[in-house]
Amino acid sequence: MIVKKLHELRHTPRHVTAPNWESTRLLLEADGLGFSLHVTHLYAGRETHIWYRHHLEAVYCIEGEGDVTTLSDGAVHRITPGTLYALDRHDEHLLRPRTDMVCLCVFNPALKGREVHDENGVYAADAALIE
Ligand code: 9YT
Repeated sequence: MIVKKLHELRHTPRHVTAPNWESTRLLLEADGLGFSLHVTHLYAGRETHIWYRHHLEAVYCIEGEGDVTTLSDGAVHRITPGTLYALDRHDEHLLRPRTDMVCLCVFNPALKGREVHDENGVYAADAALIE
């Protein structure tokens, strides 16, 4: 069985930072569950263009609020604590936190570890594997 504590991972390679967010990756491909599980902090007022071409993602909002706009139809979805959104169609979107947000994020297939968005909002399928 795997048991981890969020605070123990903060100063390890599983804590990944980017200009608009930081994410602690509790479970990764190397853990062998077939999905990855992250606690992500999103910074207020920072818009991120996201398009997970190689992954599906489910996001559950624990704290804070913001909007997700799907680019295919321009629909704006208000995200508040208790809201789940799932990118079941690799939906290209803009994520706009109105306040700092904390979200639980699940990726399938599992992230390998060091993924950050490229210029198209994509996570590479072949990122470096971390333990
Ligand atoms: C909601 C979202 O996808 N934010 C970007 C970071 C991502 N959750 C991650 O890599 O943990």
